[in-house]
Amino acid sequence: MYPLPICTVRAVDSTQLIERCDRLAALAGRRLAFPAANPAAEARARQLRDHLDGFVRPRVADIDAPLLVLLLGPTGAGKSSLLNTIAGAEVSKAGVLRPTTKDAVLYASEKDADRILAGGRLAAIGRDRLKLAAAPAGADGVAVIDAPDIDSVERDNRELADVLVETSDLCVFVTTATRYADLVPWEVLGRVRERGLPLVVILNRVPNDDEDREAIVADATRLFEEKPVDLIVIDEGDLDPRVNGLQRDKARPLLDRIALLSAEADERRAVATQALAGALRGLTPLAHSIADDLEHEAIDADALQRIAASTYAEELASLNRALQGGLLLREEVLRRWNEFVGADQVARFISTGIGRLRAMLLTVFRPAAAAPVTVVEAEMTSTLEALALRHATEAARRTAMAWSDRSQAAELVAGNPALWSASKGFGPAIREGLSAWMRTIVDDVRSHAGRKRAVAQIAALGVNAVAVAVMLGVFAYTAGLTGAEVGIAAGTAFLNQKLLEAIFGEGAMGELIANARSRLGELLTSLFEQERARFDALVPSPQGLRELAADLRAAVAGMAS
Ligand SMILES: Nc1nc2c(ncn2[C@@H]2O[C@H](COP(=O)(O)OP(=O)(O)OP(=O)(O)O)[C@@H](O)[C@H]2O)c(=O)[nH]1
Ligand SMILES: [Mg+2]
Repeated sequence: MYPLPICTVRAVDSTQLIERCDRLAALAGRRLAFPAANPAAEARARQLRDHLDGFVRPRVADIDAPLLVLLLGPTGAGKSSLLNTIAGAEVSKAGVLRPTTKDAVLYASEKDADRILAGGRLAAIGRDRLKLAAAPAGADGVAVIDAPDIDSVERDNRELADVLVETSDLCVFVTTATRYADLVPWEVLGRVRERGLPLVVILNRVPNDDEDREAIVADATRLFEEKPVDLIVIDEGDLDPRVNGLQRDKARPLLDRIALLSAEADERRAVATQALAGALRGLTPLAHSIADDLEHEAIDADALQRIAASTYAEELASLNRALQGGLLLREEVLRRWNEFVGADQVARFISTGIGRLRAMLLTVFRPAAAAPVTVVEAEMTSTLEALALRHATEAARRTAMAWSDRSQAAELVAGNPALWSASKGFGPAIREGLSAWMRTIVDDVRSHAGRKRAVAQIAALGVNAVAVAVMLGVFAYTAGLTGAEVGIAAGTAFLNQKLLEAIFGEGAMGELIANARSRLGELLTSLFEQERARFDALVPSPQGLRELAADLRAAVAGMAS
């Protein structure tokens, strides 16, 4: 085995580096607060956090802390057997059942174990998933971790191994003659390389036959070749039953290396420095990948919010069109209103001119009945409420339908049945909004009553009745209205308009109606916006995602790569 190259990190300003790592760790935490679009994106974010917390920050803070050597590899490759060999005793159960090792085993002297645990490097691992195996004091400086496998059906094992990859200084990858080209271990090795972790490969259980042995070693060397690695070959049957481990002689190059590291602080520092340099190099591409993830998620979030926005806008526009279509009152209610305003007389006086109508309102007008203000108002409110509810429900249904066609949103919609219709609060909110709206019309009429021209007429009819007339005008007032429209609704609208004209004059009437109409428009717009906000709230803010991506890129800008 070649000695590991001694490489020094460019003189780094450690205070600056610590600050930068703190900033990155905070950003990784912010990223993890957003739901990731897919498991790979989630894993990248966790990697960054675990890597910073478990390795970079503690290593920068203390380059002389004990080295962590990680035994990693597929199940049954002989990791635990190798640890027993290193320890010279059976400290980790090695066995025939797959997988055997369920929890990580930390083999370290008492002093080192205390220092490692106090330093927080293994904080991401639940204390219940970490077993301690005591090494003699002579082994100070180097701690070895036997990891659970990376490829069995036990998902938890893989997660634990992944966290350990982020925290170690040196990786001893244990594989076998039959497993060295397997896909999953290969992917894990990819991360080990990305992260710049010094690597030693143990090829175990190699056939004794010289020809086979040579062919396998050549093939494995070719596969690992992209980056030179230290390769240690151990034959099938090279076992040491006394410790339930591999034969000591065969593992000698690794044992010697560990002994040297344990004896020489400079050697340890060289490995730690190399691991740190690799780690810092790996931070930049990792941070950029996470920023890419965030930007993709922002595009998805934008698309979802756009679907909701355009659907709600369409339904609101179609509601507004329906409201302009004429009086939406039942015939019997229209009749009561006509009866009150004395439709017959009004109609008669219209033909003789608006001036006569004005005079008539003062002299002839004797209401035949009490103003049916409450009835008309209640009818108008319930009709409007039903109509608005229908469109709000349609907007919700259409948005939910469109979202469920998109993989990342389908789950959100599926888990939220209330999204398929208008919210529970919509009915009460619109009732309350409409009654406040009516009050503003009454206030408007009252302030007009203060003007000379309209005062007498308003007094004759009553403020509330005139306000109801204005409200009716909102739904049926058009500049081109003539008496020719058929039906009682059109007829009522026509009379109503003439009545208002007689009271206020054309200009003031138009202004009153336009104000009331625009306030109604604002009310409906804001209620629809609140409804749509239920959808918007389910996706992260695209702007927030983009800002975080930019912050991440800025945090690694100019960093060694
Ligand atoms: N016959 C034979 N058995 C071996 C050889 N090398 C390892 N084994 C056995 O293979 C089994 C696997 O060893 P372990 O050390 O438990 O493997 P591991 O990598 O720790 O596996 P997990 O803990 O499941 O991830 C043990 O029973 C070893 O005794 C060998 O060269 N020959
Ligand atoms: Mg094991």
